[in-house]
Amino acid sequence: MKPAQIDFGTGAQKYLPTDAQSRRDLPDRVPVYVFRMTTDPRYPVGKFHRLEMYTDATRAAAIATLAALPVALRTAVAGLNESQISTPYREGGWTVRQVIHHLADSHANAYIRTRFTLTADKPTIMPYPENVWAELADAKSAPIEGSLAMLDGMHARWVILLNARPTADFARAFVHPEHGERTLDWMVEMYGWHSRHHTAHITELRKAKGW
Ligand code: NI
Repeated sequence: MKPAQIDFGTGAQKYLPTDAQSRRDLPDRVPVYVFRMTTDPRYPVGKFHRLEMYTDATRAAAIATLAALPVALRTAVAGLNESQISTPYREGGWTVRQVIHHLADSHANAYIRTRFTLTADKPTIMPYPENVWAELADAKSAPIEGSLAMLDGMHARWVILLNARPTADFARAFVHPEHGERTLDWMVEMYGWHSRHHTAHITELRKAKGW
């Protein structure tokens, strides 16, 4: 089944209903998308909601979102000057630069965790302190192109890898030392949301500033 069209980076989130009643009303394996906006600047596409079940359609949509991120992010920052890139996306929040470097750091971890999950038996992954990493010298001041290029390369390979795996592999698990066991399906869904989440920080900032 083809994934539903992705409305990416506009501040709108399309997602499968997660509450039991609305899911019971769904025909089997037919994605029904609901339009949702929030006014909390921290969560422009809403908070991450874990799906109660994964289907070929939800998986394909999440992988398509990962495939779309590099171009969506380059589009989101196109034409911004250095002063705009150094502007926090909200009061007290990360700058656009930190958001982009955070995406590279975060998705580098996810890319590596995917490889361990596919090649080891329930590997325990290493968490990283994202707020501390966002304050490291390069995350604070390096040109964004380095991280945009990392995301180009990592996402291209990540998507080729995910598309090459049989459905059963998405039930493979890894262990987060604090949060417990998670599946590859969860990870793909989570980082699809994470892609939209941070891209929307930038597109919403541009809307608010009229940039
Ligand atoms: Ni994040």
